[in-house]
Amino acid sequence: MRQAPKVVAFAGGVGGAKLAHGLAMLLPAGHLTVVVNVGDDFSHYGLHISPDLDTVMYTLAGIANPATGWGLADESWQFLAMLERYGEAPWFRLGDRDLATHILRTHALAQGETLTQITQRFVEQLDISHHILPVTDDRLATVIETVEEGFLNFQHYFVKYRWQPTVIGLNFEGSDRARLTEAVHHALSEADVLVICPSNPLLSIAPILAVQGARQAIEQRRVPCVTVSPLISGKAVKGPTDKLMREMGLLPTTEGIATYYEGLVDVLVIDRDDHHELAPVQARFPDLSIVHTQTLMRTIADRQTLAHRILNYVSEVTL
Ligand code: FO1
Repeated sequence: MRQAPKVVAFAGGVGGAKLAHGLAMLLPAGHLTVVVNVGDDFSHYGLHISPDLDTVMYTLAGIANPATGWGLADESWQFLAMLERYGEAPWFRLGDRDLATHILRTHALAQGETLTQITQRFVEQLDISHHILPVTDDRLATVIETVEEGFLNFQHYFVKYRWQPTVIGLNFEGSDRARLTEAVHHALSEADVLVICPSNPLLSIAPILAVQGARQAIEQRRVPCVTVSPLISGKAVKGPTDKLMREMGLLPTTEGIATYYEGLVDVLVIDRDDHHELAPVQARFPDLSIVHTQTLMRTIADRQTLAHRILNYVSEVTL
């Protein structure tokens, strides 16, 4: 049996974490590296919170809250209840067990550890047999410019205002100086396949691509790069993807996704329901391979099936 491929997956948010989980279940230990967005990170009650790193970590450890995708399963909310007793109105729900992650991360960073180092410690303690890496250890913050509320940090836009404000601009503050970590460079140098997970292209993948060296690394790839569309029949599976694409002047269609990732991907995986969208995409992007399969991941088995479809397709293509 041929040596299993080494895969580098780019992810942020719940959708990305699901495909990363599918890949993690299929690949031998150490063959998957998930490079995670940190633009959603923010300071809350003095705690450094890294939601996308935590969502990927908890999901690969099998302890994520299955209903929301973020936070931990079997959670309790005594901390929030006491905040309310003190008159707080907590809009960002921090569970009692989840708090351990934020407190330990904040303490480690204050002691001079990097985000990469504390994440590595968590991954080992959670018995995750793959690599989970922040895309950068430098400062990077997604700031959303909206009509109704002006400039919002990511969590205010996404959670407090439930992504309803009209978006007129996206800024990834710090991206002009933020560098890929050594660990990410090393993973890319060893990769046989790159996967851009079905995360929100504008909110989760764009901040990763904005880090110095990231886009170039994918553009100059010598291995196939596969992406899975986050849209099905023009709608986001979860979250603001289609609304945001329209607000930012992009078509929320397969063609819109292919256009956004032009030059970065060799294979675009779309849902069977979007079969009718093939012709215009193939006309405009003749070098792009299109694979259609079920992309909706409702169950753990769906995650594995989609991951298997991707790895099989690539192994046939690169024979
Ligand atoms: N998303 C919400 O919609 N509401 C919340 O109260 C919330 C709390 C939360 C706590 C920890 C954490 O790691 C993630 C949390 N998220 C919450 C998700 C978070 O907003 C992520 O940024 C999104 O999943 C998009 O990446």
